[in-house]
Amino acid sequence: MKQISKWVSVCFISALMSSLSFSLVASASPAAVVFLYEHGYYQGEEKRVAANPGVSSLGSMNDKTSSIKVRGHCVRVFEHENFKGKSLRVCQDIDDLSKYGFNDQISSIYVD
Ligand SMILES: [Ca+2]
Repeated sequence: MKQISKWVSVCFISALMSSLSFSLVASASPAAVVFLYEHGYYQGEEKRVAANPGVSSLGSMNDKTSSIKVRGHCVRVFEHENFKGKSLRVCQDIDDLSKYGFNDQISSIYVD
C-alpha cells in the first residue's frame, strides 16, 4: 500500500514537471508594449516601442522620457543603450519618472 502511494506521488510529480516545463517553453519569449512620453503625465511626444524582448536604443526618444506606460509584461528600463547603467523595473504606468530619479535618462528597455 505504501509502495502504491509512493508510485502515485512520483506520477503526480512528473506530470507536474512536464506541465511546468511546457509553461516555461510557452513563456520563453515574453513581449511588452511600452509607451514613452516626452513630458510628465503622458504629455508631449509619444513613442510606442515593442520590447520583444528588448530595445537596445530609442532613437529620437533617447534621454527624453518623462513618463511611461507598460502593457503586456513588466520591463526594465536602463540608463544607457544596450541595457547598461542603472536600471528600474517598471510594472505599472509611471506618470513622473523623476520620482524614481529616472527623468530624461531611459536609453534602452528589456522585458523583465
Ligand atoms: Ca540615457
